[in-house]
Amino acid sequence: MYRFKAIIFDVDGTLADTERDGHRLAFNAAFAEAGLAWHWDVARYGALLAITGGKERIRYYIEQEGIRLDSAVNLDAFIAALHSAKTRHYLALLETGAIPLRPGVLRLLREAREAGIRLAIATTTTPENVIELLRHCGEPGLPDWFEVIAAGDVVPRKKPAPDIFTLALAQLGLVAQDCVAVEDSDNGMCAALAAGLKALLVTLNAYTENQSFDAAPLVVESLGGPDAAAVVRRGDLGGSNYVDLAALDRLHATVYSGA
Ligand code: XBP
Ligand code: MG
Repeated sequence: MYRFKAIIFDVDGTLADTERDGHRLAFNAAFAEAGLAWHWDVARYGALLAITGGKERIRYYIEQEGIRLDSAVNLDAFIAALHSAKTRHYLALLETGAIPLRPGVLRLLREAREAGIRLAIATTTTPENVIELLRHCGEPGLPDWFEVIAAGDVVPRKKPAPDIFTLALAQLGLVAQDCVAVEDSDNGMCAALAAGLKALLVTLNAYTENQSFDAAPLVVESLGGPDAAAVVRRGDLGGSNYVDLAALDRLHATVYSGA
Protein backbone atom coordinates (compact mmCIF):
# COMPACT_ATOMS: atom_id res chain seq x y z
CA MET A 1 0.00 0.00 0.00
CA TYR A 2 2.88 2.35 0.74
CA ARG A 3 5.75 2.92 -1.65
CA PHE A 4 8.40 2.69 1.05
CA LYS A 5 9.27 -0.29 3.23
CA ALA A 6 11.10 1.21 6.19
CA ILE A 7 11.65 4.38 8.17
CA ILE A 8 15.13 5.13 9.49
CA PHE A 9 15.09 7.48 12.46
CA ASP A 10 17.79 9.59 14.02
CA VAL A 11 17.53 9.63 17.83
CA ASP A 12 18.93 12.77 19.48
CA GLY A 13 16.68 15.70 18.71
CA THR A 14 14.42 13.55 16.50
CA LEU A 15 12.83 10.84 18.64
CA ALA A 16 13.31 12.96 21.75
CA ASP A 17 14.74 16.30 22.83
CA THR A 18 17.74 14.72 24.49
CA GLU A 19 20.40 17.35 24.06
CA ARG A 20 19.82 20.40 26.29
CA ASP A 21 18.44 18.67 29.38
CA GLY A 22 19.98 15.26 28.75
CA HIS A 23 23.39 14.93 27.14
CA ARG A 24 24.44 18.47 28.14
CA LEU A 25 23.69 17.87 31.81
CA ALA A 26 25.48 14.53 31.69
CA PHE A 27 28.61 16.11 30.18
CA ASN A 28 28.60 18.78 32.91
CA ALA A 29 28.11 16.16 35.63
CA ALA A 30 31.07 14.19 34.26
CA PHE A 31 33.24 17.32 34.16
CA ALA A 32 32.37 18.18 37.77
CA GLU A 33 32.99 14.61 38.90
CA ALA A 34 36.44 14.71 37.30
CA GLY A 35 37.21 17.96 39.12
CA LEU A 36 37.25 19.99 35.90
CA ALA A 37 36.04 23.60 35.99
CA TRP A 38 34.36 23.16 32.59
CA HIS A 39 30.72 23.98 32.10
CA TRP A 40 28.73 23.86 28.87
CA ASP A 41 25.84 26.29 29.09
CA VAL A 42 22.86 26.05 26.75
CA ALA A 43 24.30 28.39 24.11
CA ARG A 44 27.80 26.97 24.20
CA TYR A 45 26.41 23.45 23.90
CA GLY A 46 24.36 24.53 20.89
CA ALA A 47 27.55 25.64 19.14
CA LEU A 48 29.33 22.42 20.14
CA LEU A 49 26.57 20.32 18.56
CA ALA A 50 28.20 21.12 15.22
CA ILE A 51 30.59 18.35 16.24
CA THR A 52 28.71 15.05 16.34
CA GLY A 53 29.66 12.40 18.87
CA GLY A 54 30.41 12.98 22.54
CA LYS A 55 34.08 11.99 22.46
CA GLU A 56 34.67 14.06 19.35
CA ARG A 57 32.88 17.00 21.01
CA ILE A 58 35.10 16.82 24.10
CA ARG A 59 38.25 16.62 21.97
CA TYR A 60 37.16 19.60 19.90
CA TYR A 61 36.45 21.62 23.07
CA ILE A 62 39.89 20.87 24.48
CA GLU A 63 41.53 21.94 21.22
CA GLN A 64 39.35 24.99 20.71
CA GLU A 65 39.89 26.27 24.25
CA GLY A 66 43.61 25.53 24.11
CA ILE A 67 43.27 23.44 27.28
CA ARG A 68 46.61 21.96 28.31
CA LEU A 69 46.50 18.65 30.12
CA ASP A 70 49.32 17.26 32.22
CA SER A 71 51.93 15.82 29.84
CA ALA A 72 51.62 12.45 31.59
CA VAL A 73 47.95 12.24 30.57
CA ASN A 74 47.08 10.16 27.52
CA LEU A 75 44.53 12.29 25.67
CA ASP A 76 42.59 9.41 24.09
CA ALA A 77 42.30 7.58 27.41
CA PHE A 78 41.35 10.79 29.21
CA ILE A 79 38.57 11.54 26.72
CA ALA A 80 37.35 7.93 26.77
CA ALA A 81 37.12 7.92 30.59
CA LEU A 82 35.37 11.27 30.69
CA HIS A 83 32.92 10.14 28.03
CA SER A 84 32.22 6.88 29.80
CA ALA A 85 31.37 8.85 32.97
CA LYS A 86 29.13 11.08 30.86
CA THR A 87 27.32 7.99 29.52
CA ARG A 88 26.83 6.73 33.09
CA HIS A 89 25.26 10.04 34.11
CA TYR A 90 23.11 10.12 30.98
CA LEU A 91 21.83 6.58 31.53
CA ALA A 92 20.96 7.42 35.15
CA LEU A 93 18.98 10.41 33.91
CA LEU A 94 17.13 8.34 31.32
CA GLU A 95 16.26 5.77 33.96
CA THR A 96 14.19 8.42 35.76
CA GLY A 97 12.02 8.75 32.64
CA ALA A 98 12.91 12.46 32.49
CA ILE A 99 13.12 12.55 28.70
CA PRO A 100 9.90 11.72 26.84
CA LEU A 101 9.52 11.07 23.12
CA ARG A 102 8.67 14.14 21.07
CA PRO A 103 4.96 14.67 20.42
CA GLY A 104 3.68 12.51 17.59
CA VAL A 105 6.64 10.12 17.56
CA LEU A 106 4.97 7.20 19.32
CA ARG A 107 1.83 7.65 17.24
CA LEU A 108 3.88 7.52 14.03
CA LEU A 109 5.84 4.48 15.23
CA ARG A 110 2.57 2.70 16.06
CA GLU A 111 1.11 3.47 12.65
CA ALA A 112 4.23 2.16 10.95
CA ARG A 113 4.26 -1.02 13.02
CA GLU A 114 0.60 -1.71 12.33
CA ALA A 115 1.15 -1.17 8.60
CA GLY A 116 4.16 -3.51 8.46
CA ILE A 117 6.60 -0.69 7.77
CA ARG A 118 9.98 -1.71 9.17
CA LEU A 119 11.69 0.52 11.74
CA ALA A 120 15.38 1.31 12.07
CA ILE A 121 17.68 3.75 13.83
CA ALA A 122 20.81 5.49 12.57
CA THR A 123 22.41 7.57 15.29
CA THR A 124 25.70 8.99 16.44
CA THR A 125 25.10 8.28 20.08
CA THR A 126 26.20 5.30 22.12
CA PRO A 127 23.99 2.19 21.62
CA GLU A 128 23.04 1.77 25.29
CA ASN A 129 21.73 5.34 25.30
CA VAL A 130 19.26 4.46 22.56
CA ILE A 131 17.94 1.35 24.28
CA GLU A 132 17.63 3.12 27.63
CA LEU A 133 15.77 6.06 26.11
CA LEU A 134 13.33 3.70 24.40
CA ARG A 135 12.92 1.61 27.56
CA HIS A 136 11.82 4.55 29.65
CA CYS A 137 9.36 6.40 27.54
CA GLY A 138 6.18 4.65 28.56
CA GLU A 139 5.73 2.01 25.86
CA PRO A 140 6.75 -1.46 27.04
CA GLY A 141 8.87 -3.34 24.52
CA LEU A 142 9.57 -0.27 22.39
CA PRO A 143 13.27 -1.14 21.79
CA ASP A 144 12.11 -4.36 20.08
CA TRP A 145 10.04 -2.44 17.56
CA PHE A 146 13.29 -1.44 15.88
CA GLU A 147 14.68 -4.16 13.69
CA VAL A 148 18.00 -2.35 13.27
CA ILE A 149 19.77 -0.05 15.72
CA ALA A 150 22.89 1.34 14.05
CA ALA A 151 24.62 3.49 16.66
CA GLY A 152 27.85 5.12 17.70
CA ASP A 153 31.38 3.95 17.04
CA VAL A 154 30.49 0.98 14.80
CA VAL A 155 31.33 3.04 11.71
CA PRO A 156 34.58 4.88 10.91
CA ARG A 157 33.01 8.31 10.36
CA LYS A 158 30.12 9.92 12.21
CA LYS A 159 27.51 12.21 10.72
CA PRO A 160 27.61 14.25 8.47
CA ALA A 161 29.30 11.27 6.78
CA PRO A 162 26.76 8.76 5.39
CA ASP A 163 28.33 5.72 7.12
CA ILE A 164 25.74 5.08 9.84
CA PHE A 165 22.83 5.32 7.38
CA THR A 166 24.67 3.09 4.92
CA LEU A 167 25.13 0.55 7.71
CA ALA A 168 21.44 0.73 8.67
CA LEU A 169 20.45 0.14 5.04
CA ALA A 170 22.80 -2.84 4.79
CA GLN A 171 21.42 -4.33 8.00
CA LEU A 172 17.88 -3.86 6.74
CA GLY A 173 18.87 -5.38 3.40
CA LEU A 174 17.22 -2.47 1.62
CA VAL A 175 18.30 0.26 -0.79
CA ALA A 176 17.85 3.96 -0.09
CA GLN A 177 14.82 4.23 -2.36
CA ASP A 178 12.95 1.75 -0.15
CA CYS A 179 13.20 4.05 2.84
CA VAL A 180 12.16 7.33 4.40
CA ALA A 181 14.66 8.99 6.77
CA VAL A 182 13.81 11.28 9.68
CA GLU A 183 16.37 13.72 11.03
CA ASP A 184 16.54 16.95 13.02
CA SER A 185 19.87 18.59 12.17
CA ASP A 186 21.91 19.81 9.22
CA ASN A 187 24.60 17.23 10.01
CA GLY A 188 21.94 14.51 10.02
CA MET A 189 20.40 15.80 6.80
CA CYS A 190 23.79 15.73 5.05
CA ALA A 191 24.43 12.19 6.30
CA ALA A 192 21.07 10.89 5.09
CA LEU A 193 21.31 12.59 1.69
CA ALA A 194 24.88 11.38 1.23
CA ALA A 195 23.61 7.83 1.83
CA GLY A 196 21.10 8.39 -0.97
CA LEU A 197 18.09 8.78 1.34
CA LYS A 198 16.29 11.45 -0.64
CA ALA A 199 12.91 10.92 1.00
CA LEU A 200 13.92 12.89 4.06
CA LEU A 201 11.72 14.45 6.71
CA VAL A 202 13.35 17.01 8.98
CA THR A 203 11.72 17.72 12.34
CA LEU A 204 13.11 20.97 13.71
CA ASN A 205 13.84 21.61 17.37
CA ALA A 206 15.13 24.54 19.40
CA TYR A 207 18.77 23.77 18.62
CA THR A 208 18.27 23.24 14.89
CA GLU A 209 15.44 25.58 13.89
CA ASN A 210 17.81 28.19 12.42
CA GLN A 211 19.94 25.78 10.43
CA SER A 212 19.57 25.62 6.67
CA PHE A 213 17.52 22.76 5.33
CA ASP A 214 17.33 23.89 1.70
CA ALA A 215 18.19 20.38 0.53
CA ALA A 216 15.40 18.69 2.53
CA PRO A 217 12.11 18.12 0.70
CA LEU A 218 9.92 18.18 3.84
CA VAL A 219 10.63 20.18 6.98
CA VAL A 220 8.24 20.43 9.93
CA GLU A 221 8.36 22.08 13.32
CA SER A 222 6.11 19.38 14.75
CA LEU A 223 4.71 16.05 13.55
CA GLY A 224 1.23 16.90 14.79
CA GLY A 225 -1.46 14.27 15.21
CA PRO A 226 -5.21 13.69 15.00
CA ASP A 227 -5.77 16.53 17.48
CA ALA A 228 -3.08 18.96 16.29
CA ALA A 229 -2.08 19.90 12.77
CA ALA A 230 1.61 19.62 11.94
CA VAL A 231 3.50 22.89 11.54
CA VAL A 232 5.12 22.66 8.12
CA ARG A 233 8.12 24.83 7.15
CA ARG A 234 8.86 23.40 3.72
CA GLY A 235 7.11 20.97 1.39
CA ASP A 236 3.61 19.69 1.93
CA LEU A 237 1.78 16.81 3.50
CA GLY A 238 -0.52 16.08 0.60
CA GLY A 239 -3.99 15.50 1.95
CA SER A 240 -2.83 14.93 5.53
CA ASN A 241 -3.09 17.42 8.38
CA TYR A 242 -0.23 15.86 10.25
CA VAL A 243 2.75 13.64 9.51
CA ASP A 244 1.26 10.20 9.02
CA LEU A 245 2.24 7.34 6.72
CA ALA A 246 0.23 8.84 3.87
CA ALA A 247 2.22 12.07 4.19
CA LEU A 248 5.48 10.11 4.15
CA ASP A 249 4.27 8.17 1.13
CA ARG A 250 3.52 11.43 -0.61
CA LEU A 251 7.03 12.67 0.30
CA HIS A 252 8.50 9.49 -1.16
CA ALA A 253 6.46 9.82 -4.36
CA THR A 254 7.38 13.49 -4.76
CA VAL A 255 11.07 12.79 -4.43
CA TYR A 256 11.26 9.70 -6.60
CA SER A 257 8.68 10.26 -9.28
CA GLY A 258 7.94 13.97 -9.03
CA ALA A 259 4.30 13.06 -8.32
C1 XBP B 1 23.77 13.31 18.26
C2 XBP B 1 25.08 13.51 18.85
C3 XBP B 1 25.44 12.75 19.99
C4 XBP B 1 24.99 13.15 21.35
C5 XBP B 1 25.95 12.57 22.35
O1 XBP B 1 23.87 13.43 16.85
O2 XBP B 1 25.89 14.22 18.35
O3 XBP B 1 26.83 12.86 20.02
O4 XBP B 1 25.00 14.55 21.48
O5 XBP B 1 26.05 11.21 22.25
P1 XBP B 1 22.76 12.81 15.89
P2 XBP B 1 27.35 10.42 22.74
O6 XBP B 1 21.43 13.15 16.49
O7 XBP B 1 22.96 13.52 14.59
O8 XBP B 1 23.01 11.34 15.77
O9 XBP B 1 27.95 11.23 23.87
O10 XBP B 1 26.84 9.09 23.21
O11 XBP B 1 28.31 10.33 21.59
MG1 MG C 1 19.90 14.39 15.81
